[in-house]
Amino acid sequence: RKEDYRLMINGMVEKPLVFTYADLERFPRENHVYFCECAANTGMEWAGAQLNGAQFTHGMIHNMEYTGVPLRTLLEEAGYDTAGKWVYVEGADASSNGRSIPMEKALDDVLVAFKANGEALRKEHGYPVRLVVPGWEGNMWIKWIRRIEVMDAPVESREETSKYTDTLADGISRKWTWEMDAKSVVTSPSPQAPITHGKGPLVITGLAWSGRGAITRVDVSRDGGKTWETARLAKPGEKRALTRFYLDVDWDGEEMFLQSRAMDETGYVQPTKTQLREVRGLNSIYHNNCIQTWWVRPNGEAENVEVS
Ligand SMILES: Nc1nc2c(c(=O)[nH]1)N[C@H]1C(S)=C(S)[C@@H](COP(=O)(O)O)O[C@H]1N2
Ligand SMILES: [Mo]
Repeated sequence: RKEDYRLMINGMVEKPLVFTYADLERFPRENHVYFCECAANTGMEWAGAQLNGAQFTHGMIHNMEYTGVPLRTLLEEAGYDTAGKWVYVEGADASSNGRSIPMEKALDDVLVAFKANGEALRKEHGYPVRLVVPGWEGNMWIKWIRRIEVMDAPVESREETSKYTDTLADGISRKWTWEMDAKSVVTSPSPQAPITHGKGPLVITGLAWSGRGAITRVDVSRDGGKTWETARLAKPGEKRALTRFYLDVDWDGEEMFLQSRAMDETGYVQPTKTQLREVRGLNSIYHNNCIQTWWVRPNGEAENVEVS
């Protein structure tokens, strides 16, 4: 219950504090729309096409308008020590899902959020209070937060060592891969959204996002990446939020190998699976942002295939 809620902030601070929910409601708040993508999204697809539907290959993501207090505000209230370079945040569940966050990010755009889309958070999303870490992997978005500790070093918790690290071809794992790279997927047509009309006008649509900023352009290929057409963005891309794209075509009723390729404001271009494997090898699970292919047959049904 929110009446029983307590959030502690301690460690390298002038005065350790305990906030009630009512206390949090009295700090100036901000509203922002952000996506939250699990780093394991698309993780099953490293070795080859596996799951037949965008919900299964790309569904571990949400996009909401969060309302919350900047973490910076609470750190300042407690008088954080500037020698504290890390903030460790833990939840009230058995796992605690503790994660170490660099102080620079904590002071930048992280929110201690208590509303989504104007309502109280649903319990699955962390009611009453969760962390919002824009653009960074979903695992860092601690739900049911109970404690924030300012530290001089990272904790190296389970969630940032044995999990959410990427084992490279030589067996060495990269870690601190927090930012989610640009990614996109065609949602229709797709295995779960077949074409139910014949040839002629067809709306190809999908979603694109980047943890590094706004989406600036999305290209769509109907021939497995040989040729590309630039899609229309539903509205200008917003920083670290989902952007819908459309390509309105005249379908000749022939098979298509549908792909989408996102670009963000840093100039980053979503890679092919081959490009990603060249850098990361085959041992990875997390952070698979490669270009997805749907094989659309003349009868309108679509299947997950690999073109790389
Ligand atoms: N306390 C706590 N927070 C957590 C988790 C958890 O198990 N416990 N799971 C994390 C993971 S792995 C992800 S991807 C996101 C998912 O957030 P959502 O369910 O609101 O989409 O929450 C994160 N926050
Ligand atoms: Mo996750």
